[in-house]
Amino acid sequence: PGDKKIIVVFVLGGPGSGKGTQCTKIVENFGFTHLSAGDLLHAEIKSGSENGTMISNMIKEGKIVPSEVTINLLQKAMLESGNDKFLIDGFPRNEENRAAFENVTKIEPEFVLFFDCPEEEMERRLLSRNQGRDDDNIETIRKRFRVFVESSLPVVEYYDMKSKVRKVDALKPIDEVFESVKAIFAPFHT
Ligand code: UP5
Ligand code: MG
Repeated sequence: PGDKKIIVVFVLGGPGSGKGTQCTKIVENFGFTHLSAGDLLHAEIKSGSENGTMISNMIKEGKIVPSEVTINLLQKAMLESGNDKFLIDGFPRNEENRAAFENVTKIEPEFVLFFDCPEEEMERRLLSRNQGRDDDNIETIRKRFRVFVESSLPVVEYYDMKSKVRKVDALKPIDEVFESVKAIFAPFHT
């Protein structure tokens, strides 16, 4: 006991590519615990933590919160879940995130699920999401796209070099995207 292998899948893709939507469906079918780094950061703001103001300001600017904050929240959520299979959604977002996670947790992802979607479609989805997210305005959306291309895509390229990327066409309707996702997760069927 205690030494069962922990399985981590990083779920990456641009803002509005459908990471959260597809993770919910993976959880229903494959017994993973879904941890959205962005949602954990939003919860940390709500909890009134001393980092809250800093996190809130960074999200409004589309900037990447310091690794140690995000990794602490992820590690805590992993422990509290009691599960051993995780979808880590929206993290790592830059090289520093990636290296710090590997150094701190000693966990390497099983694979990286990457949602490939054109920017104009992601923009359409975010502008019509209407869930009151304070980063879903056109100014912040443009900043998020820029950070994604400059900082997050290099992480996808890093894992692609290691043949760990499973790329999915995320432009299709939700159920069709999930058909592709299901094929990738078939080995994990419970
Ligand atoms: N939708 C989904 N799939 C669709 C489809 N196939 N066809 C048509 N519509 C589809 O989907 C977005 C919208 O599109 C929804 O309305 C959905 O119904 C529809 P969603 O599943 O929510 O997309 P997702 O990729 O999860 O978009 P999200 O906005 O969550 O992505 P981001 O990467 O921008 O946001 P995240 O929450 O990960 O991060 C937010 C901020 O937190 C970051 O900008 C950053 O400032 C900070 N952050 C960090 O600093 N560090 C981290 O590690 C993580 C976040
Ligand atoms: Mg999301």
